[in-house]
Amino acid sequence: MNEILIQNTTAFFEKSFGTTPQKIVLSPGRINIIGEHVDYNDGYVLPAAIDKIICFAFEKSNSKTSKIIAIDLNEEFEVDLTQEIKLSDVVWTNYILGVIKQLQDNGFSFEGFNCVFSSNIPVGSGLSSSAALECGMIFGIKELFGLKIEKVDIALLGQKAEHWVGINCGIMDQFSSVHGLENKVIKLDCNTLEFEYHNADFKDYSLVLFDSNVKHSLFTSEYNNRRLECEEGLSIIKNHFPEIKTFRDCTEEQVLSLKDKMSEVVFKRVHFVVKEILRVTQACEALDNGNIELLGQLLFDTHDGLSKDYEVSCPELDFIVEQAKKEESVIGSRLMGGGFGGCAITLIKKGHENSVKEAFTSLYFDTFGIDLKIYDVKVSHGTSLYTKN
Ligand code: GAF
Repeated sequence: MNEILIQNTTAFFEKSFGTTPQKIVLSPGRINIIGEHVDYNDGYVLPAAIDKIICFAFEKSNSKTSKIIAIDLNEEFEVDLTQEIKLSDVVWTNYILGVIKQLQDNGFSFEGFNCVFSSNIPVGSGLSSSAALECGMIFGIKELFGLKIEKVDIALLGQKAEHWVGINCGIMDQFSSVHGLENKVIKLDCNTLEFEYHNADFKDYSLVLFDSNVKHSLFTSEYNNRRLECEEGLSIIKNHFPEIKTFRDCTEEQVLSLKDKMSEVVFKRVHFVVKEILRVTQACEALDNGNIELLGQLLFDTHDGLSKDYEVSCPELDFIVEQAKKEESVIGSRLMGGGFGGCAITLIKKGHENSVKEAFTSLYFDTFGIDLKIYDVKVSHGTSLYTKN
């Protein structure tokens, strides 16, 4: 599937610029097994890069101007690198402008380039197409102009670009897009950025993504609000327990003891965060021990917390997870990513995938009148150069 995407992107580049691209870059989306909304709260996360990618074709333009073509949108724009970079009204261009701005502001020197890109990462599905775009652009510019940028700095620059666009995201998406490895999940400590790989072996179960095919407009404002609410909660916790520096140092008992010291909303947010950070460690152990049933239960627990305490779910995702709880062959399911729509990551007993998919598709359509989308994804490698075999 990705071979066709690469061929089409290359052919489009050749048609547009009359030259062969100098670099082809592949940059993946990600899944997250568990650890949601804890990356910006100094927690642990367990993401993995997937085989859904953005393919970029690049060449130097030998001028100060860069031209970027988004094949799938049938749109293009030019940017003069000698002018101050400002936000534009065209949303997708801002991720690229943001990357250029971050590279320039951090002292990286590069000239103009031509770029064509195309993607098979569904947009708005919680699979981090924006992180793939940011990291792929940075990687391509680095390769084209021989810049020395470490993997972790690609992720950090990508994250800053996203902040510039207006989402105060954590580091998980960019980090996993860059550091992904085939068949490995990444246990990332979002406080120190230390990480370790664990086998993505789900034994008798398959990972399936059910895409609710909705994206509620609350996403950006509510995402940024959650971050502020957690900051407020942490400062109250620190006032009462000065030894606590981050949420990971805090026990559930300590949070419970402060229930009447914070608003009900802030209490719910921090209660979720402290429990979710613990669940990631438990989930990682369960995965290592092959206890996939326990992992599945933890996914259900995370969804409950995301829905009731963190309040980032929506009726469509709650419905999918409720159906999952009723199905004997499904052992876990939860909304994945920022929420307010997008996918539910779900563990289904091997051999039962098709019947569950069929049942969910028709129930979902009957309830919401919306087509459920379904993705089978493979855990795959991070942002890289493509070289033909
Ligand atoms: C989005 C953000 F970009 C991530 O940083 C992370 O916070 C996630 O939502 C929720 O876990 O994907």
